[in-house]
This record gives sequence, structure tokens and C-alpha cells, in this order.
Amino acid sequence: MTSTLGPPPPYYENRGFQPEPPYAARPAAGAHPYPQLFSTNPPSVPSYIPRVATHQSTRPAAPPPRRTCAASLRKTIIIILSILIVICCAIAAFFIWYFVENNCLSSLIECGSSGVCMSPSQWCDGVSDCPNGEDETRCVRLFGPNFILQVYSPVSKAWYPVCQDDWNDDYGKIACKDMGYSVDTYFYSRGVPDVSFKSYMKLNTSAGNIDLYKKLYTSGSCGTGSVVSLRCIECGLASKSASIMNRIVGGSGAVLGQWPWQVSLHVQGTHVCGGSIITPHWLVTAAHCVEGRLSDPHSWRVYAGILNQDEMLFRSGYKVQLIISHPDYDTDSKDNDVALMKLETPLSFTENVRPVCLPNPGMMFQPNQQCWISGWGAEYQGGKTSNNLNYVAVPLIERSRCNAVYIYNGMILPTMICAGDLAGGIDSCQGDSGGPLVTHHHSVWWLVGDTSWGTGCATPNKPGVYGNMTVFTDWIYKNMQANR
Ligand code: 4AZ
Repeated sequence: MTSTLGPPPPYYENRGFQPEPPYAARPAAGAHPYPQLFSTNPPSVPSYIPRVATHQSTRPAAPPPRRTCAASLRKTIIIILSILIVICCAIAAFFIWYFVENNCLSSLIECGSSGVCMSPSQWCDGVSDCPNGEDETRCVRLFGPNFILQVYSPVSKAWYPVCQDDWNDDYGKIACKDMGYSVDTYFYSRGVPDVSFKSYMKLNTSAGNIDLYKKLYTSGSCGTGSVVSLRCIECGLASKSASIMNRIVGGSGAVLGQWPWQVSLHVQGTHVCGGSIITPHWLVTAAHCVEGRLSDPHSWRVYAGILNQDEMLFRSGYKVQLIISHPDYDTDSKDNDVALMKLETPLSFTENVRPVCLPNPGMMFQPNQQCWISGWGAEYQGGKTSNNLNYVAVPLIERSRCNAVYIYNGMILPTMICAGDLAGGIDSCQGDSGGPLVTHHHSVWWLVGDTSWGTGCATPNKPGVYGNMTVFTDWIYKNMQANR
């Protein structure tokens, strides 16, 4: 292959008279639009075309006009690209500012208004992580079956009940908001006589218009002798009481208003799991219900206040905005089998649609305590989903007993609780997962667990296993607060 060494001798092609172009001529069709540094097709030998004199035959060849055209094109492209880059940077900067400065990214809690974000697990854990310790200074909880309001003191690293002296609903609403509730559901705040406590949190009313928690100080006395009992939502009421009569596996057909917190969770028009209403926006279900592709909130529709699956097919259901699975959920062991679903639009509470109460720390459920399970799960092992909502009474089984070699041989972790009859015959089954295990105590229905797993259904010595809700309450409140 040969190459052209040095420029070829100038030649002039006879194209007849060509008026001088006022602007750079367009390259011929098929020619390269951009200046070429190397010829792609160099003539193998210098070529000579018969030269015919024109009226400008002495004028040297003008530099290729396509060069000016390409340069201006390149300039335009660079200007357009620069403008696009500036616009993109401005949009990105806005989003960074919005999420980092104004709001922590989803599932994180902001330390005051510092812009520093913390994981919900770092909140009220006894270790100060925020720059000004805010993660430990707004720690409130409801304790025991009487919903006694307690505030954490980072100084003495202990929880104290709040003395009723000078307390009012405005303070109650602040405390409920700090637990993750909306003020819309606020129920009441009242004093309950209790002299069993040695220290209290008291309000310093002369402190002026400052933050509630800055007004609180620890004291060894409480004038009224009453502590604050706080209800952030009217939960745990059923309009129809459960009859102990039995017909899930071995259960009875429910009536409207009996289990008003029970929801049916559908994927593509089919019941997949159960769930429990805890606020107008939030449901509790099992983490194993929302694994893999089912972790997409768009997959789900929620039905509340309806007993029959057939009837749900004619309704549109509630859309899900957010699903939060417990970060320590383990697929194999079913450790921490709990998840939260946030609805796009809030549920309207009625006689048949109502929340169940989350258990408060300090609540002890007795071994053998009577509980109830409900759901549209199969009525026998391997059966199909039931059309009607069923329920059955199941006593709790002590963990040590449930871990016996002949029962679950050590598989029952502290995040789990067993319930059922070791003789078999009554149980939850496929399709009941995520649904409630509840008990009635102090005139209120409490969510003791969420249906999780078991070997078969209603098999002797293989009772149902449920997520231990008492262990999850703290995680639930923190995540409700972080995703308000
Ligand atoms: C399930 O797969 C399931 N017998 C739920 C509960 C039980 C077993 C399986 C307990 O949804």
C-alpha cells in the first residue's frame, strides 16, 4: 500500500464559472461533515486532471469551506451541552439541598434542624449520636397496660413517668407526635393515681415558652400523686365481641366489626397475606410477605372492613406508598419477621375499620394467655384461601416449652412467640401470614404478634409461630416517626 508524501500539486477543476460563495459551501453529499486530519482514501499516485483555464484560474484553491461550517456546528453543540450541564447541576443541587438540608432521606431522622441525619435505631438508644444530643432528648414512650407516659433522662440514663401536675392536651399532642403519631388521631391525656414511682418528670411552668423537654426536670415528688396516662389513638376497640365458640383451621366465620384491624393484602387481585391496622396510615404485616419483588409498594392493594374475598374484587382497595421490612429479618430463621406498610391515603375509621393497640414496654403476656388469630388463610393444610374471614382462640405457649426437642427444638427465638394447641386441630395456615394474634386485656385489644410460620397447619406438637410484637414496638414507632 502506498501513501501520499507531501501535498499533491495544486490543480484546478473546470466547473465553469463559479460565483464566489457569500458563505462556506456545504460539503458534497456523502463527504465528511467534519474536517479530516487524515485522508481515508489517499490516492495511490498523484493524479492529474486535465487543466482548463477559467477566468480565475490563477487563484489558488480556497481552504476547504467545510472547515468553517464544522467549527460553528461544534461551537453550537458545545454551547447547548454547557447549558444542559448547568441546568442538570442546578436540579441536582436543588435535590441535594432539599433532602440533606431540609429533610433527611427517607427512613432517617434529622437531629433537630442541624441537617445531620440518624438511623431510627440510634434514636433513644442511650448513646448520644446527634451533635446536640437530640437523639436522646426527645425520648418518650408509653409504659404498661395503662399507657403511662415516660420520658428518658439522658443524664440518669433512666425512664421516668410524667407527673400530672400542670400537664395538658397540648403537651400530650407533642409527646404523641414525637412517638410518630399524627395529632389527628390524638385521643386523650389524663392523670392516673400511682404512688409506686420514686422519681418523676415534672413540668417547670415558669420556664416560659420553651420546648416541652426543656421544661421537664426530675423530681422525687409529684403533688397530685397522679402520673400522665396518654392515648395517642383510640385503639383496641371492637364493636362486636369475640365468642369463644370455635369453627383459619378449626375456627369460626367472623362477623363485621369483630376484628376491625384485620386487613387483606392483595397482589394482582389475589389475597396473599393479612395485616393489622395500627394508625390510619400504617399497617403491620410479616416481612416474609413483602420479600423480593413483593417489596414494591405498587404491587399491593389493601382491603379493610370487608369480610368476603369475593366482595373485594369489586372494590379498588387502598394503595401502598411505602414498605419497610425489619432490617434484621432473616429469611431462613424467620427472625424479626415484621414489616410496616404505609398507605397512600389514610383509612377512614368506622365501626368495622379500627386500629389495634401496639403492646407497650412493660406488658407481660402470661403463658397460656388466651389470644385470637384471624385471617383468610387455608382451612386445612394445602387448602386454598378462604372466602370468609375466620378466627380461632389460641393460647400462648411458653417459649421454653415451644423450644422443646419434640416441638421446635430451639428454633423459637426471642423475636417469636408460639400459640396454639399442642394436640393440634386449631392453627393459622397458608394465607394467614402477616395477620394479627391479639389478646383482650384491661378492656383493650392488643397486637401480641403477627402470623409468621409453623410446620404444616394444626399438626400436633407443631403450633403456629408469631412475630413477638412487644420486641418490635420500639422499631415500629421509630419508623413511623422517620416516615411521617
Ligand atoms: C403460611 O405459610 C403459614 N401453621 C402461616 C402459618 C402457619 C404455617 C404457614 C402456622 O402463611
